[in-house]
Amino acid sequence: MPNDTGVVPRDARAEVVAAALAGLTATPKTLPAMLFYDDEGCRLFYEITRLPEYYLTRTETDLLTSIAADVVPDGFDDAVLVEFGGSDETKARILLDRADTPFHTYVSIDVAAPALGALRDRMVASHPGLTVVPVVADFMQPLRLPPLSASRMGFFPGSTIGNLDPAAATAFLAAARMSLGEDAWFLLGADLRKSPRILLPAYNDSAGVTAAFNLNLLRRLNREAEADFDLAAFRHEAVWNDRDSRIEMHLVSTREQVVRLAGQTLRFREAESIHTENSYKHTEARLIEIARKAGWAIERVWKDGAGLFGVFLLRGG
Ligand code: AVI
Repeated sequence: MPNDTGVVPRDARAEVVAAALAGLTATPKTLPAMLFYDDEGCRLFYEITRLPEYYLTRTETDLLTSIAADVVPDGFDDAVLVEFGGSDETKARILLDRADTPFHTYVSIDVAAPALGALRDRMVASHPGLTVVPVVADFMQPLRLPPLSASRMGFFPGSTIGNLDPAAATAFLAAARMSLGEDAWFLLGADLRKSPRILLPAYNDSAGVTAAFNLNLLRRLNREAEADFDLAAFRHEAVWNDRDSRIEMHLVSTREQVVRLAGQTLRFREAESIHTENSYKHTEARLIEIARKAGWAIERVWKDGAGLFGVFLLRGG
């Protein structure tokens, strides 16, 4: 992760090099989607969320706004909201801004310490009465959270669950249940399976922002992994994999070529792809099955009028 000076620390670079080499020497070639999110990647992702084709963010925001009063269970007060991967608090604000919000504490968990520090400053400024607790950690692992009051609600919006394969999604939800402790609740936002006619433009927009987001991965490797990718020799591709119910993003080599990365030689055939991201689009039933497998009970599910997106209220035992 870049720090405040924009300089990437040596050990963070070593992690980027190791992750890139592992993926690019595998068959087929892959790169982990977590590498998208350097400063420029975060900026481009924010732009994606504003695109007309990328219905996810506005649909979830509208849905959360319309159900904000209903997501709080009866008798749920003196409560803590725990956001997993929350260096952007926009959606949490929908729950925290209500006049009758039960939440007096907001815990935000993310690996990016600078982003969490900035979030804390923003939240303290706008919500003087709220206790804001940033936790720098990998939320995919069970965590030891600071002592929390009786009512706890985990929050995982944005359909980030879709970037995990079903086994990893189950493992994440099970780890979150352990971290939150007994009798916790969990609010999950997830994009739903639908026609590729709607899905494909969302991942291949007409302004080319998603293409720039995907190609930025190679720019990052040129900067942080001593690579010499020619960005003009790769093109963005988004495909619908119906069998696995997911959008896949790829970077496709437009010619046979050789790339150097951290002293290693990588060979690409013409049309060979680097698989950079999966975005699973499960049905409501499949998401319920995943949550149940992770030990959660399903309390309630809300969908927008067109059935594009779902918000799932889960209850731990
Ligand atoms: C962060 N995540 C939920 C986004 C998604 O829709 O899978 C990432 C993204 N990739 C391309 N566009 C957006």
